[in-house]
Amino acid sequence: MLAPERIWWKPLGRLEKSWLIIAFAWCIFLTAMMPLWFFLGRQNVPATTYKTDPKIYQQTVMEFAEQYQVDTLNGVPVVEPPAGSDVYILARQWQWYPILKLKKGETYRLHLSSLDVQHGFSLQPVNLNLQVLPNYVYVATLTPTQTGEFSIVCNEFCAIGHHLMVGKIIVTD
Ligand SMILES: [Cu+2]
Repeated sequence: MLAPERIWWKPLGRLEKSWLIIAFAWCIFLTAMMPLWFFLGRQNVPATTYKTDPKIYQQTVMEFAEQYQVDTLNGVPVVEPPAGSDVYILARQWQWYPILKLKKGETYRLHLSSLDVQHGFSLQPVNLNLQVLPNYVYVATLTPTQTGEFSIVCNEFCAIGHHLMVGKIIVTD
């Protein structure tokens, strides 16, 4: 009868041991970084949320746009709200509405919601990313620190016209 040897494996070599220790330490480090970065990374946009109805939100944004419209760009109103006020953008297939004109150094409360499906608010080139959902409003506190034109692209696939969904925020002195 041939029984297997009692110790059939090879003991760990020095290299294998070292790599196991490195990999384990790296796992621990990355796991610890998740909660740590939440507090230290300043990655989280100061925000509040509230529930809404898409029809009501649309009404609010339309009134806001009408009240402060200063121009039109490619059929979309350019809106210049008072410094430091509540400002609104709505997402829908396939448009960001309206175009905002903000003042550098002023703090705004940016309200974001969708009229149809989920969209992704991605402000370029600063790379600020927020989820935009129907029935919910996301309010981000925002203080522009540089002047210029910033594009809003949709980074959540929202069907056939997704790639055409580009908006704009203009920041002036
Ligand atoms: Cu999209």
